[in-house]
Amino acid sequence: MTKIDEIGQAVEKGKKKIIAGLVQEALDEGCDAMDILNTGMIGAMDNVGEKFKNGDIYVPEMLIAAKTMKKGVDVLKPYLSADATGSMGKYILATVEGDLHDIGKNLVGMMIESAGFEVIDLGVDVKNEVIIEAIRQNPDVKIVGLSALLTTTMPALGDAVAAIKGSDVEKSFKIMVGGAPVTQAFADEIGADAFAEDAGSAAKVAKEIA
Ligand code: B1M
Repeated sequence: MTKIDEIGQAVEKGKKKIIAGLVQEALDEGCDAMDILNTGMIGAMDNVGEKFKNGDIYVPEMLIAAKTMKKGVDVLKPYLSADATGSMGKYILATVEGDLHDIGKNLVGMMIESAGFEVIDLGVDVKNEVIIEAIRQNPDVKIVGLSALLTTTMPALGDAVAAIKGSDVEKSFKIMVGGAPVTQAFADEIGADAFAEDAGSAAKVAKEIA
């Protein structure tokens, strides 16, 4: 078994105590940080999601796997975030109201930060008024990024875009949306300015539209 397989298994089984050591060992052995993230950890979370869907595991196991992944990502962070200068401007980031998933959002935040943006992370389950107030407090914001992981919170994504666009804040920023169930077609339908499939493309798209 490769070190990356071991990392994947540790995430899947929620081995919180050993994950940091395993990730550090993999880095020391020369494994690529993106490979550890994509193949090892995100692959493992997909397996966790599949097992949950099939009724083989329940919410607590899913939560422990998520906590394990976060500990692993903490070790990877310095290897993934290169240019935290903030020189590209401000990027407000939030998971929409009703949605508690934040691993993907946090990865997007890390990659956006590496692309040179100053990330203002409002967290999860964020009400539209809070997002609008953050924009009001940061009138020079370049991009507002909204994440949703559930098909049931996709409407909240649409509501958030509509609320922001219908508000009285100065519209000198772009709105980017993403999350596993979100597609370019959905982003177009709700009037978002941009869509990104994953954290890497979020950083690329952000640089293009800022
Ligand atoms: Co949740 N959950 N969950 N869960 N959970 C999913 C999403 C699910 C697909 C599992 C499944 O059934 N197969 C399913 C949704 C099904 C659907 O919507 N049709 C599901 C469900 C049903 C639920 C609950 C309803 C379960 C319940 O209570 N009965 C509940 C809802 C809670 C709520 O939000 N109100 C729930 C709860 C949870 C936990 C709290 C236990 C935990 C989250 C912990 C946390 O985030 N701190 C959890 C987890 C861990 C998952 C899975 C297993 C993993 C999610 C994850 O972190 N993936 C997930 C299954 C899966 O994804 N395969 C599942 C790794 C992450 C890196 O990927 O978030 O997709 P992702 O982010 C990617 C891209 O989507 C993109 O870039 C990221 C990095 O490349 N991206 C953006 C994300 N945001 C972006 C924003 C952008 C651009 C790109 O621009 C701004």
